Amino acid sequence: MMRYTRSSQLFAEAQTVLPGGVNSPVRAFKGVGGTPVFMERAKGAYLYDADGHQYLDYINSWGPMILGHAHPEVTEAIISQVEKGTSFGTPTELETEIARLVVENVPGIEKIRFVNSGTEACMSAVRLARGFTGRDKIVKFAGCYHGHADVFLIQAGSGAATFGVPNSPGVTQATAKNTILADFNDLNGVREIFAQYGDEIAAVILEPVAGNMGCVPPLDGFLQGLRDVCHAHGALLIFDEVMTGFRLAAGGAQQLFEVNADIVTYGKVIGGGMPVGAFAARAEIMDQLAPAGPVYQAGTLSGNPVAMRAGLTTLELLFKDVKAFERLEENTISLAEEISHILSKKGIVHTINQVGSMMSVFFSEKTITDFETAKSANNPTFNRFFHHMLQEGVYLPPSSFETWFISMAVQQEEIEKTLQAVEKFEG
Ligand code: HOZ
Repeated sequence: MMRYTRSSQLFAEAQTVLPGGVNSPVRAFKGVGGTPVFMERAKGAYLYDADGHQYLDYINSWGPMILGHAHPEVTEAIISQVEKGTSFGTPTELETEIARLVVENVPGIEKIRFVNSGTEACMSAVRLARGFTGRDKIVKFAGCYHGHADVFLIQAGSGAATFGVPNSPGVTQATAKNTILADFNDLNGVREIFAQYGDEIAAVILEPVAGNMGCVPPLDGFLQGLRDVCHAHGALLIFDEVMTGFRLAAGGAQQLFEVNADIVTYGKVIGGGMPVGAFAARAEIMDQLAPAGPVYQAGTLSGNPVAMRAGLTTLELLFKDVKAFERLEENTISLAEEISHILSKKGIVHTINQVGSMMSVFFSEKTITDFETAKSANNPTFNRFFHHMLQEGVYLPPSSFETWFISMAVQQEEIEKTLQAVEKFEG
């Protein structure tokens, strides 16, 4: 306990004025137990806490810090923008610049709207889909998390799963009745839903690689099958690429799996560490949005110049490094394979899912393909592993329903450090 003296004090103080001591539930370590570690600063692959410890970071702010923390060029871009003013509430040229960069690099999208978070992006995407189709119902998958808008808090993953509130109080029956639940990777289940409600469904929304029930890849043909069934019934397919966008490839999961969605949502990497979300689609759909069309959506700080500058610089750096995504994937594969090798040697039952620079270690003998199987790995071994790695200076997501995000700052030295820590794990 002495190790976290300052963090413990800060957490006690925080709880007097912040509900649960945090501003986002999963940070409170409720799922794994213990005291959340309060961070003071970060640089490259490392975080530094209030008690002076260093941690190798595999959360990377839950995805955004793909270049590593405090990247010099991103920092410089933010500072130079701050000097020009932090918010104008008017259009700026920067917004067009980043929009153009995204549209040029992502398949199938022609226009984009910037918002302030992934939650906002996904809830706006659903409103747009409903406005465009004139239908009310959406299909979502158990264990997928699309932010905390009412429409999504039905069997939601991420923090909602950790705290046992996948269906949150406060979401009305009236809202819940328009969200139809399906199982991730169960295409036949979705076909049955469409057979019953086909002409009432506005959209199917999913994380093309689920990241909020741990990392769960789509089975072969699942994404294409969803696209086909949506189109056969006049519904839109929404890819929530808040995690996968600009992480798995320049064109995200759409590019990696060669399946185009009708609407794509973004967050995390697109803001380079500042609060940014976005949603994008072909012009015919996006032009339904106010002021071009009747579907209302707005935001005082949307397209904020400092946030746009951070996002633009991050995307430019990623896109100009033609091997960036390849290197990220190679490092993550080697990390996953080596960890698996060590755990197997120790006889510790596990499954590792990995796609690009996203991965999760599940302490389960099952193949993890959906929320049910992911739940089988939410167990004391995960909690022991988390705390063991923390003691060893490796910061993992404090929940089995989350994904590790590997940054470009992780090199061979960091991988070695991680493996040495795993070697000491007793199970
Ligand atoms: N999985 C969550 C975001 N996609 C983690 C962040 C949070 O809830 O604070």
